[in-house]
Amino acid sequence: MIEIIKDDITNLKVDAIVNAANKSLLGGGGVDGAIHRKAGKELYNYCLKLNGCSTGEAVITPGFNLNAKYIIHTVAPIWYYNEENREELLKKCYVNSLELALKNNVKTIAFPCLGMGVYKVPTDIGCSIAINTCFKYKDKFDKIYLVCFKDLEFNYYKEYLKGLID
Ligand code: AR6
Repeated sequence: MIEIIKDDITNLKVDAIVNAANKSLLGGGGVDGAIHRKAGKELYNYCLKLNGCSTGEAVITPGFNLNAKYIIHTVAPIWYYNEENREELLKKCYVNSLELALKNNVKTIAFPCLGMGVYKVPTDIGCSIAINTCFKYKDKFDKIYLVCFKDLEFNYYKEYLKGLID
């Protein structure tokens, strides 16, 4: 089941939250910064040992001080650098995160709007890729939350979800 919510993803009590990370996995701004701040220094130290993550791939860490048990870190395409295969790469972020979640018995998972901030994925494209990809996995999880920070994303998601159900 998919649910669209407006919230700060760092507050959610779910099995796993997904982080819109960069390739270093060592933190940054946006949702990544918020997750690192709240999870604590142990997350940074753990990530130091992981040797980064490629665009479209996903890695899992404990949630440390978060309410979530795990953090799944994935790296969205930078929209104006990855012009050739950017839509495919963004889809891979969702697929690889969901597959990694399944391997770790995750039943509830929450995604931020991957790439739709600093990496400049257009909101309409980002939301349609997110929802179409998550829709294929909806029966494998108790809940997939698509978490919005802005009304713009929230409204796009609601519209796309309605289109899928109608
Ligand atoms: N909870 C939920 N969503 C949030 C939160 C939050 N606490 N904070 C921001 N968002 P971005 P990207 C939304 O820029 O585009 C970082 O510096 C935000 O409104 O966080 O994938 C990384 O280190 C937007 O809709 O991620 C990378 O360098 C969405 O999260 C780079 O930014 C994603 O925006 C990744 O850029």
